[in-house]
Amino acid sequence: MRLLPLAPGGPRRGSPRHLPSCSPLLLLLPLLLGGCLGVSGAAAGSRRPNVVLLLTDDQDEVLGGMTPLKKTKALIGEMGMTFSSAYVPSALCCPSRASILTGKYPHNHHVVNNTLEGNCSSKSWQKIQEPNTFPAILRSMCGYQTFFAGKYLNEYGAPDAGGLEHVPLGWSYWYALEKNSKYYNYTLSINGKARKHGENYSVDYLTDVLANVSLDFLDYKSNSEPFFMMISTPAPHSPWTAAPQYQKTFQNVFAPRNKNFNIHGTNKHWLIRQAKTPMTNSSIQFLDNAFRKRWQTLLSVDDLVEKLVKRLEFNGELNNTYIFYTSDNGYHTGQFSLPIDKRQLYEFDIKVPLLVRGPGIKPNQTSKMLVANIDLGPTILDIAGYSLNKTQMDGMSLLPILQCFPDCVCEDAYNNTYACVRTTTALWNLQYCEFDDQEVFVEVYNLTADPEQITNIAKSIDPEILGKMNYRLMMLQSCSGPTCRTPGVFDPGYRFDPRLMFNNHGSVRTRRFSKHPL
Ligand SMILES: [Ca+2]
Repeated sequence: MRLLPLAPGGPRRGSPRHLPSCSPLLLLLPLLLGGCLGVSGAAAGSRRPNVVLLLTDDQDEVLGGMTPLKKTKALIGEMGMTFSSAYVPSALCCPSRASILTGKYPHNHHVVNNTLEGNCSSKSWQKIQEPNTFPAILRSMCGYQTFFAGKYLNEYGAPDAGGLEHVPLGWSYWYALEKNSKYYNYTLSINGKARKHGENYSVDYLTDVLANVSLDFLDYKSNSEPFFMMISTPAPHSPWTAAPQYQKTFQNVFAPRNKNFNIHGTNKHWLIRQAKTPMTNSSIQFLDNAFRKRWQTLLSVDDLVEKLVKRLEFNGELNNTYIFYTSDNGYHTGQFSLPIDKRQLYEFDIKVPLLVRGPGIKPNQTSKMLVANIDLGPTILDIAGYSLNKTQMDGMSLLPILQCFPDCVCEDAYNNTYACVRTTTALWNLQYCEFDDQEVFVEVYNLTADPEQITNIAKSIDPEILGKMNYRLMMLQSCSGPTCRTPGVFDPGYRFDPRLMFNNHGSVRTRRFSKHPL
């Protein structure tokens, strides 16, 4: 006899997240991951997939942040999966971006704010974290060409941290913005060399510049290696400078007057309680204007996405390319009488858009699964075939969720966490499983008579046996070390003795039950 707890996606780190169990990939992945398999020895035409990560700055999900991006929704969301519960562990630029790059929670990457002293692009960050970011692994271990364009970390380029000459480990092509988001009059580090831009729309508008250098990369990169692109736009971050052709749009759009708009936050932290309620008319006018301009700047992002997808298609790369679209944090405009900003613990600040398309992802899917930006790195490494066990990342791969096919029915991921006990003897091969959901659904199979697991015998099996298996499952779920090796799940003559939990009963197990693990 052997007890085998099966819990493919139990709660993690106090979070209610669960992995669905519907994909065969979930079980196969540990066998496939042993490094970047298939890269060095891949035959022509069987190259690892390419990956594009589009990252916006301060784009909310809750207050309609995706509304202006009609082309992006059509080209990415409707062609793949939209995550409706995607969060960031820190609703602030630098800690959030550090989480994306490292796959770690802030308490593990130690970037606590947007300053050098807070570890944002500091020497310590460069030494300890940058060599272990997922792009660095893609480059050094998986043979990917890696391309970065746009805002990196808020203190990037600071003289005290190597200036613009510093190019983080792992990037083959580096087009990074000095410091924080701007639309005009900024400096880029182009592979370590500074280039200043002015305020001529046709050559300087940053979102368009990022689009152009991205298209150039797609046209001139090597075709013998897979590629990873990270395109990090200034939009819709302040100062919300829209392209000239979009500065008259959304004139009738105002910040949403939702239930927490312009109300006083009671029983909340003092930072929230200090807000003046009601807000002044000038504050409301200001935040409405900010809301409108934010949407205007996103129209250029929508154009960027369209150009990128069309170029991938034209170059014959689209079918072998994953495209992720997300933001580093949300935003608020008037909620709890806070005029504009992010960094609070409320949904409007911590929830972000997350859209993904790519090989094996069916179109028009929505997942309610609770995911976080620390999962992006692990997912992309998984795509590249790199074993997550070799990293120190906190996140998990979403690839099994994304590729739940041929007929994915696991949108409600909360319904897919279960625990089982298994009994095998000469006469019995029983599997007993309970789902950790509102139904507390039970499935029992007699695999001796029904190896294909067609008939659930939970309602027909002897209630005494059912009770024993239920009890053993409970004991198993709280076991540790030796107590996990206690004999006996089902035996007609077996009576559970708690003392068995604390003594060595190996001889009993050897005599009465098979030791063969399942
Ligand atoms: Ca941000």
